[in-house]
Amino acid sequence: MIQQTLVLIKPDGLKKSLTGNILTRLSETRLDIIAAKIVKVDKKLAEKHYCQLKDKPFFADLIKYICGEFHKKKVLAMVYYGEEAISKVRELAGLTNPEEADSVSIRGAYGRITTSGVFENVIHASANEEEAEREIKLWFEPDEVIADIYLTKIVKKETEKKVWTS
Ligand code: 3AN
Repeated sequence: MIQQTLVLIKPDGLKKSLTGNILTRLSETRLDIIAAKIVKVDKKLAEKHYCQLKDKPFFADLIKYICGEFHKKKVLAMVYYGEEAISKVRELAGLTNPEEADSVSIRGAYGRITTSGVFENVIHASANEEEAEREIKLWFEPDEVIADIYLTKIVKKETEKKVWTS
């Protein structure tokens, strides 16, 4: 089945200059990148992204982590597209707990648990199709994705917008 999945290289991955290595590993999947951008994650985006975990004891640290408070304040957000994209990327990413992840997986190779218990697991990958759709729509506008993956509509808006000066 053709699918799309949200992939984030998290602040620890960027701080540790792992972007190239991770992209190389992801290229093994032969999937297509159909969207990519660097994002300075604010609390609102972080809390929406991880809304299912809001009652977990590690939630506050998780929000700080994804906002870059422990590393760099940026995330590389991408959408990968192709045959069985979700399971292919999840398998390469490895288990959530980096200490339990297969050592050849991205999280197994590069992740760690800090002494204060934060899982620094370098990468996010959508868990299933429903989550992928929710997450991609949260992180990207339709015009930022070069394939027509979900239905869109045109709305007229008279809002202010920042543009480049000439
Ligand atoms: P995954 O990212 O593998 O889909 P989720 O959605 O259960 O796993 O968890 C989201 C994120 O929350 C993880 N990537 C990790 O950063 C953090 N996390 C999950 N479980 C724990 C835990 N027991 N302790 C600390 N952080 C956790």
